[in-house]
Amino acid sequence: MGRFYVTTPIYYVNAAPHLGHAYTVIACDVLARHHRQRGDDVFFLTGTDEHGEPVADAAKDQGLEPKELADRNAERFKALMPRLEASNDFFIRTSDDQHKRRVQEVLQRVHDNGHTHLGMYEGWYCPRCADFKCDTEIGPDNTCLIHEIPLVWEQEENWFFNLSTFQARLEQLYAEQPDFVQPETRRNEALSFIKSGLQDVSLSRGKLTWGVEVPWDPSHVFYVWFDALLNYYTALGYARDGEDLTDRFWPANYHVIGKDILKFHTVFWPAILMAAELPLPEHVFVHGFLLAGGGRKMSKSLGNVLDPFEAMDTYGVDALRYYLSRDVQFGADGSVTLDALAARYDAELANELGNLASRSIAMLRRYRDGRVPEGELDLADEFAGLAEDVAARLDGADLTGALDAIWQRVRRLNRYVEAPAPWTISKDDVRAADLDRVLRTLAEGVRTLAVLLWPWIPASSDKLLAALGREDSGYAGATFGAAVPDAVAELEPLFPKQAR
Ligand code: ME8
Repeated sequence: MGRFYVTTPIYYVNAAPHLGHAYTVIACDVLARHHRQRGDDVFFLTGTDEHGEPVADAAKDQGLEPKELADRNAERFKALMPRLEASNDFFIRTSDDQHKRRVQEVLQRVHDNGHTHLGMYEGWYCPRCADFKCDTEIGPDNTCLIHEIPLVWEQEENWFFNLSTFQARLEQLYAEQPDFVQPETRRNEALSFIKSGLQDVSLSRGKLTWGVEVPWDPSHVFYVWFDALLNYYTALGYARDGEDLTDRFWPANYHVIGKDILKFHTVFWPAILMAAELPLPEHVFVHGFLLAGGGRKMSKSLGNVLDPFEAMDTYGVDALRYYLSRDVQFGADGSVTLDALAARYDAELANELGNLASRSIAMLRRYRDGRVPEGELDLADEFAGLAEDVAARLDGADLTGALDAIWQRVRRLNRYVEAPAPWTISKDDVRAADLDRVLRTLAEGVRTLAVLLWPWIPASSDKLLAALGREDSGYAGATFGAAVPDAVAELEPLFPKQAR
């Protein structure tokens, strides 16, 4: 048993949550639930990023104070979590006083350790990314490659973080910890950014007031990215009343992020932690973009967003959670549409898993009065090593591979239930022992799958486990043969056809 600390990015409150945000939350929730199954001490953090220009500008556009907009939209992100069945242990808001105090404490240490200087900043700036762009990050006519909006030429006196002095230590980190950034393509991208030569970066903004005050120069607020990144650390200090969880959970095992914020998490973040003399996270996992039809990024500013609430209203939360892990290789970009979700729902959740569960339970009730017969199990070889394989894949954040390994057994059980045709056997008393074995294998196979699938489809797995009289979803039960059900009860269809 170990401990597992996993984080999502904290989301800007300049607009409402969309599917991209839900995606990272669901991925982290799968990992958090899996580790809880294994009995690990788990902390799962998500929250909102409330300071800086993206939020201040959006508030101004709507005639609101930044805090009013933040309060309004933070509630919407908070409300998204239970809708997604996310099991986050805390929801941080960077406008929390305790967060701000701890940001000041850590960055004061960075300053006291001599890693800052006052300088003049000049450069192209994207107000949506809150990011100064280097030459390779500037699109045609000085536009932002991510948001496709014009960049602004900014010039002001800032406090700088001496990032350039960390170049060698960062290169050493990447050499010593080859899986610090995953997948490997993203690691290579980050490393080549580092090797291309690091420049010092702005640590404060003088023009902005919506942010955390710089303690040694109160006319400035911290550049929002440093305030935001520190959430992963500050939250542990006050997530539990009267308790400091820092020693228990820091450093994080996994920061899961989208590829849009790679530079901040794989370069700035480890460097600022080094400067503050704090331990570094074990892994940053960088996933791809969910793309809308036509292959463009789905984002608030491009206005082509697939609504997670609509998807959940129609197909249920488990279907959304399943679909996103299944259809988009975790780590790569992938298109997502409601039509593709519907197709997976019908073909896989309803027909393959739902039918398998319903048929197995119906046969046990019809032929054996709901009692699971004693005897031998088939298919032990087919399930051998599966629980270990899934755990190993999830240790590397391979959500899609782990789910696929499980799904191959869903299909194997379907072929099994087709092959000896239990309803034919049942007519032949001589073969009653064969039927016993088939029914027992189905009961145990379906139970094993329900435990393994629990991180992805917790509500459906819980229903299924309840019908099998084995409610424990702990990982000891992920091994085939570990907890053969005694008796089964009626099961409502897990994924009804009439969902729409
Ligand atoms: O960047 N596909 O916040 P943000 C997949 N506040 N994931 C997507 C996505 C898409 N189309 N769109 C968004 C910020 N995401 C900062 C982060 S962290 C210290 C501060 C997800 O509201 C993905 O995780 O713009 C991405 O990295 C994040 O939302 C950006 O959210």
